[in-house]
Amino acid sequence: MDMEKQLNELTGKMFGKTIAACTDAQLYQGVMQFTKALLSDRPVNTGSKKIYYLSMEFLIGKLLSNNLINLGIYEELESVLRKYGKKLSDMEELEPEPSLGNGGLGRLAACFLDSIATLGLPGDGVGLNYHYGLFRQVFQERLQKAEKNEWIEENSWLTDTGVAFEVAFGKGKVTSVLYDIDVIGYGSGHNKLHLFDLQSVDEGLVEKGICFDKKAVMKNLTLFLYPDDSDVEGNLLRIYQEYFLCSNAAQLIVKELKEKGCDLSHMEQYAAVQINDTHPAFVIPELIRILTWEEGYTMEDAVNIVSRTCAYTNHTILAEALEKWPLSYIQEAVPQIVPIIKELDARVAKQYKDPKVRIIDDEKRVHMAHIAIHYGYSVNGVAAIHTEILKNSELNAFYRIYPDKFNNKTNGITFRRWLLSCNRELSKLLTDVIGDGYQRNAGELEKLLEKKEELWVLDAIDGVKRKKKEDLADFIRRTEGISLDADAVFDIQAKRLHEYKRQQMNALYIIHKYLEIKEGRRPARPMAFIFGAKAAPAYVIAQDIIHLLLVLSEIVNHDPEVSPYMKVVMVENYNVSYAEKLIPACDVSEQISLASKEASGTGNMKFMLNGAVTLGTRDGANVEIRQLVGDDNIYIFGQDSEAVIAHYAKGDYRAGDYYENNPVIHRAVDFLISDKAVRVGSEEHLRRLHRELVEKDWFMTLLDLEEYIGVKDRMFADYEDRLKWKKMMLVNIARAGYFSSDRTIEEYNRDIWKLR
Ligand code: 26V
Repeated sequence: MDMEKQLNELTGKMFGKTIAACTDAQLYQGVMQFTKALLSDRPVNTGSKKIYYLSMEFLIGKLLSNNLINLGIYEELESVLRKYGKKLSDMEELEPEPSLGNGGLGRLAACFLDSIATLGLPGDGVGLNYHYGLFRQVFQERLQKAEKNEWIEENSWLTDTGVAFEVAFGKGKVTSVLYDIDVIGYGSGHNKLHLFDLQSVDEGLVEKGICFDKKAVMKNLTLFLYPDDSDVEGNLLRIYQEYFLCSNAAQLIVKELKEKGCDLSHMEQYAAVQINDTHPAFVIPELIRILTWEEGYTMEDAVNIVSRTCAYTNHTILAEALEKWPLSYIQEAVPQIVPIIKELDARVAKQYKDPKVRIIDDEKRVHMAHIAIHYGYSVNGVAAIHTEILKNSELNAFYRIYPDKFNNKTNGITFRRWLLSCNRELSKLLTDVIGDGYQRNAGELEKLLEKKEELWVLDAIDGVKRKKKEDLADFIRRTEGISLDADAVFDIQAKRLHEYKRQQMNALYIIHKYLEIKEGRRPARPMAFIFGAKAAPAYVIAQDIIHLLLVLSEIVNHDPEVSPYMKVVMVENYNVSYAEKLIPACDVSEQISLASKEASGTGNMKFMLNGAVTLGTRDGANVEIRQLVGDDNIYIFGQDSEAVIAHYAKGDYRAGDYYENNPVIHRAVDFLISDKAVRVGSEEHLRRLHRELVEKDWFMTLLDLEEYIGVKDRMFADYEDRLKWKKMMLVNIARAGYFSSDRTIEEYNRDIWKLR
């Protein structure tokens, strides 16, 4: 039966209406049901061994258009709807975005699921079904306020599986409910994202904004992602959440293996468990607990079985982000795994003298990473430089014990969402120029290099960019109330707000330019500085930086002498959907973290794939981008990771020296506490940020600022050589194939999972 007829029948059944008579909201429901039915017809990937990807975050984003593309019916459906004067894009706007992740780590997990399904590998994600996910960001008085993000509607992509487990806590038992979301591969392939929820969850606990009773764990466990962890209850709740995920995952794995008739002694032949950062590391003691207490294995055997099955990915070297839980908290939340953790620690103590590798330290804190490294068979970093830093400094004590466990898996992104879906114009152009082979084999993007001298190709790429900039300008005008000139250079920094990512350095450049323009030094072309970023609610300096960006936006955009030449936009509630609009429209991709701090970055890859040129430090995957495109097609500045690590080791960096000795830096930094800024903003916030920059500056903003200004100016000048810039765009697109998450997943499978 043809699609039009099917859809008409469905809307008839659901609403008693034809397609033509449906509202967009009804059609969205109809199209979703139609798609869900098609998804469930696809056979699930099978094989003797399955990968369970455990993660506290899966930042999947909206699913409608992605599913349609992966099913290969986007165009057909679009034209069916068009016949009735309906636009598929209007329906897409109506879909609520699930925000089940904070940023890169969660989005990576979502890209990986897409690639695992596409490659036909049997593999499911296991996570939590947060009712409100990450907060929705609103700006009030130029400050971030957090609101709850409702995304679960009566009809959603979630399917209730009827599967339920009991999870024991110190306070008593809870029952879980398992929901599944279909993960549809491109062309073929089908797996599941398993999201566990709490049967007794109570949405009524939520008060104003994202406040809720943190102590009512039996009712609040799956309300929010990453609760504020600045106090004891927040930390405890996080432990409850992590154990809830791990206990459910362990029970699911054991249940599935038993159903398949597998011998649990050889678990590693049937299952691999990838632990996404340390958050799901409790799965190790929990599996050991189940094998010993419930399945009758000896401790020795259970430890060995689990150690052959679990593998760990590290996503950060920031000390404050490496989880260390007080043993007393674990004792309170989940007393039953404490004896297992103590046993695991005792085994380490018996074998190794070095106190640095202990699981429980002198202060009775449990190092989650240490559990995963000792009792997993693989430890990987997420970009070449990151893995080297892990081996040579952060985890060196472990590397010396287990050199063979360490390996690198440079991150990747799914080209389905980050090219085919978010930039249909560019995909179409690429298909016209090099054929559609790149859609299955990302390496084929290199064919574009043969067209580097063909003017029509260069102009067409530039034409797509121009169109996407117009679309974004239009969207920003409607949503943020700021008008941008599509002729301006679009310079974008979109990522979580963190001092190490140095949005504040970008802000200081903007101040510097503002002051230059006030002096009459005007740029060749208008510049649009666009930011998207959420900050953890308890992270004070990050809130101050958001405040500064909003203050700058107010000052710059309303200054008639300056606004014709530059604009500043801090978009509200940056999320996956917003990223899909920003990335295709970007000319300059800001990747300016302090070298050694950004494990990989994945936004950098998305921007590159969409023809942006990177302005960045030698950090994370920027290093690999540089190798791929060559120095002529990227703008690199700043101290390298060795120099930065040496500064930390010697403790010899003094921000005050740079502030005192460099008049350009001095002037830009002092603008924060100028009358002009303080009149628009809050003196308390701006002074605190000023003090932080001059007296502390832990992430060495001022160290790299001078070089940043110089390189950025040179880059803007180069933009005026339009031919040169278009060639740079082409080279960036052509060389982005390496960053397909299909490549990353093939490597995980080849080296770690070994699925057959
Ligand atoms: C977590 C926290 C939590 C508490 C305070 C400060 C802080 C700072 C950073 C983090 C990040 C934790 C892990 C994470 O999200 N890592 C990101 O993983 C991405 C995927 O591998 C990678 O591209 C990013 O570079 C890395 O930051």
